Amino acid sequence: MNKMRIIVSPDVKRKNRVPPGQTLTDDFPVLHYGTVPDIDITKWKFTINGLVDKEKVLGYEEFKALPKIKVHADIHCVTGWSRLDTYWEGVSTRVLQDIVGVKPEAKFVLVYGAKGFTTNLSLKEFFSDDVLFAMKFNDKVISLDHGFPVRLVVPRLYFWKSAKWVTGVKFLKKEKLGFWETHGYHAHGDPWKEERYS
Ligand SMILES: Nc1nc2c(c(=O)[nH]1)N[C@H]1C(S)=C(S)[C@@H](COP(=O)(O)O)O[C@H]1N2
Ligand SMILES: [Mo]
Repeated sequence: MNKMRIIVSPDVKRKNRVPPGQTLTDDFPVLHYGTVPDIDITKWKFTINGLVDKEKVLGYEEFKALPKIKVHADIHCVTGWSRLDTYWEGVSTRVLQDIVGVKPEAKFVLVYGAKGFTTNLSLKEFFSDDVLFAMKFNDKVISLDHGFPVRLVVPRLYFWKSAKWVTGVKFLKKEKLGFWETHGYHAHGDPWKEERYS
């Protein structure tokens, strides 16, 4: 039977779940820089490298076979909309630790999306128990618009950190800013502190 672990993001348990300056919506707007990539699932690869004991490249079937979790989260876009009660299913970031062995010097990650997209996170944020590489949204395979086949979901930070069309992760000693973070967005992005722009 299905013994998938369900994790409730701590922000879901707050009394007031709407961060300052945000407005609730039931929609799911599609936002990204550039155009939606073409995905050839037979050629798709997920690369884990940088400060690791053993680099690893996984194909779609291999990635799909990894153990899964389900996360109940609220999402907050820096442009001002929030959507409560979203459900994501996929691979916990913690599974990567088991696959490659992250070296103790590693303190940051850069997550890569299609077409050169990147976003930065500290290791602490990346390995929070509610962070996952999602393959399903609300029980359905994620649509191409929203990041098929794999998108990162970081429930406790603004949604730009949740990279769509993820192609891999690099573990780093020093923080390296990602795409939106080098284009004026905050390096960290906590919605409760309104860390919107830098
Ligand atoms: N690859 C990629 N992922 C991305 C972005 C992007 O430009 N490229 N934009 C981010 C931003 S700014 C937001 S708000 C969310 C939007 O996700 P959605 O289209 O599923 O709502 O994706 C994030 N992930
Ligand atoms: Mo955004």
